[in-house]
Amino acid sequence: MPFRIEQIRLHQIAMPLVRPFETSFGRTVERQIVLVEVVAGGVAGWGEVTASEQPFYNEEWTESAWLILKHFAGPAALGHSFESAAECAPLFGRIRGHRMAWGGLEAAVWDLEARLLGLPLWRHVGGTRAEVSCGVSIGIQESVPALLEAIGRELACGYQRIKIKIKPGWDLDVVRQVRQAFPAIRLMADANSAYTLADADRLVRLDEFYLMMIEQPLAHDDILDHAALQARLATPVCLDESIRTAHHAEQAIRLGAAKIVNVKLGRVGGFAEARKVHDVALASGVPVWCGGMLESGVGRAHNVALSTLPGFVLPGDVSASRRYWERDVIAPPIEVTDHGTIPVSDAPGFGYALDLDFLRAIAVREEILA
Ligand code: OSB
Ligand code: MG
Repeated sequence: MPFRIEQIRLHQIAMPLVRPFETSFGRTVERQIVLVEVVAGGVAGWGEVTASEQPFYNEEWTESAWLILKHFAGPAALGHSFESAAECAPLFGRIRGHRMAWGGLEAAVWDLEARLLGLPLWRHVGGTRAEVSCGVSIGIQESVPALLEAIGRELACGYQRIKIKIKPGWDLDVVRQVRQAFPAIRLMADANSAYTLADADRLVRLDEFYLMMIEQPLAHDDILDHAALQARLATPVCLDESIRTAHHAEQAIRLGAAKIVNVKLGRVGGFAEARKVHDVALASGVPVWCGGMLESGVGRAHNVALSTLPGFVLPGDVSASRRYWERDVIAPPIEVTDHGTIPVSDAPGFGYALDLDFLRAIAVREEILA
């Protein structure tokens, strides 16, 4: 069904987290999120930009994303006549990097097309499962007892695997104590690039704790050092930051740098590239799972849709709205069953209603491109 984008609306919203989230690169207490609304024939599609507030996860941040959308990605898509949403990503081919910025727009176009077709987004992007498996990501805590308590709380909710964040000074000892307290859980650790190959001896000692994987231990843009590290580790290495395209996934897998891939919709620039990453991994027998970026309900619902693709065989960082937000921008909020799953919605598009009153109440700025 052909459609033409008549208007693009950028919304920046402020959302305080229920509790601070800390990683090796910093601490977040409030999200500044850009939502992208695309309009065709009176129907609106929505997407979320997953850039952080500072350029510490990757090079992007809220402000850079806003400018890329306003000056480059928005104008490239506005007025364009689409035969299919698959044409969207190539419109941004000249933009180097900034995939989270234009990926939010790309995802909105997929949502729009699904709504125009009257299809749930998960089916429209090729999903095959109606219920997705959920894990949680638990930030660095002020003490090990606090971490153990947080893990216990999440397990009691039914989550299927626990990811903890590590960094130098919060690693071996912490993982050892978590393993002692919870010997049988599915456990993994994410370093967000806090180590170098010089730390390999220390990282090898993690093997003792039979983690499901260690996520992005080395530099954010590295593949080769991860391959060298994987050669010494029994624990599978999973890449997050380093995989921005399907080409990177192909190279990382070929070189033995990743036995598992974290797919993030924003990081790779939307659904078309996320599916390509998924396809490359599936063809090589490499399991993937869906990562998270502390998304509002819009991005969260998109992550649920992505997680229904066949290669997403491991529980993702896709969890209930209430873990992050007192009130979410969608209704109902995303909820997780007592066995740690999210059943997908069969409503058209991403499957949840936007709470427009709330959106207005937390708006920081808005701009219409037309
Ligand atoms: O590396 O997976 C990451 C949050 C912000 C930035 C990077 C990461 C994360 C998470 C949170 O681990 C996952 C979530 O949204 O629940
Ligand atoms: Mg990560």
